[in-house]
Amino acid sequence: MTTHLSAEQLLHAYRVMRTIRVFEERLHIEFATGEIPGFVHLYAGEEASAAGVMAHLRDDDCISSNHRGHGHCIAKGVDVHGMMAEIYGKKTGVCQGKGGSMHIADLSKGMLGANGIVGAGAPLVAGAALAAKLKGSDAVAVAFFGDGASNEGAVFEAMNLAAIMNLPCIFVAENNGYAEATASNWSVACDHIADRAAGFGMPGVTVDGFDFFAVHEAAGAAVARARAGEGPSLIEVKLTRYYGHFEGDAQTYRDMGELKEMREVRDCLKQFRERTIAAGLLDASQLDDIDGEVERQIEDSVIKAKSDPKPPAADLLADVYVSYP
Ligand SMILES: Cc1ncc(C[n+]2csc(CCOP(=O)(O)OP(=O)(O)O)c2C)c(N)n1
Ligand SMILES: [Mg+2]
Repeated sequence: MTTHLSAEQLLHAYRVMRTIRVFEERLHIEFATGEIPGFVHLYAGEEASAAGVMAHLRDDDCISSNHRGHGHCIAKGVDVHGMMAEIYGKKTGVCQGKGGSMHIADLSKGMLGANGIVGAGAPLVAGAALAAKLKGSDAVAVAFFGDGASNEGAVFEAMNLAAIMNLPCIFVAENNGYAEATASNWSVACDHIADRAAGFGMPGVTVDGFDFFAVHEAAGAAVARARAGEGPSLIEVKLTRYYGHFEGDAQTYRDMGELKEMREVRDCLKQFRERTIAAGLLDASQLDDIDGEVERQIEDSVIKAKSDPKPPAADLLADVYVSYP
């Protein structure tokens, strides 16, 4: 395997993917205790998508996410303890505990927000891209959404607007095969979500979302194109989610044998590890060190989030659009 990425960049990508994996696996355990309010949708299995795209982005590049947003937040650089505290509904959370899992946002990192409304992030990103263009900056904006969202009118409208206004947008359709229990090979009318790009006159590619390097390469081309003022692109990333649609989903609609094969053979972290070591790019000990550091970081963030204070009642009317007297 050859890559133009430096050892430092490779280690960063691995740390991002490992952090997402451990964060999500820990939440899977903690959610079952009943201490976490609201819903949680885990991103485990999809890490190479967030890491591969975000490797090309700066803090002034904006992203929008969906209900399965933890991985996008971590890869965009949102503070891990602030996220954990947010999910636990604590005052120390990145949104002071008022957003929870589905509304994590950090504008200082260009993270416009996770979003509980399927497809609603794409128009936000068209707006952010228009703002960047009007300011004369070379910043780009990226919308992450699922196969289910790819059937939503709001996504088509955002893609059309991005195309006619030649906006620096990248639309990343994370096709994990299902929208809740509905299979994408039933609900998506064309063979590949990427084929829809042609209808908007923009390039579209389908990539293997288990392969960090494939995502990284496709995202690099799309981001360079957008920064150069050449307009929007669509990337379909084919991957799978390791857990249910939400925590508590029994997944009776899924072939669990297929999932086992994906985890054991195609897993993005395993592949990354095996390929970088075999190519002599990284040592196993460097990756092991990251594994240990990440385990400790997530353990600390859970302990701290649990003991952090809840927002006081006096905070209830702060940070809302309208404070009724
Ligand atoms: C506009 C809207 N319609 C329906 C829902 C209910 N809903 C929440 S998640 C989801 C499935 C989304 O599937 P997909 O876009 O493929 O994302 P994934 O969960 O697979 O990551 C649905 C239908 C919603 N939240 N918003
Ligand atoms: Mg899906």
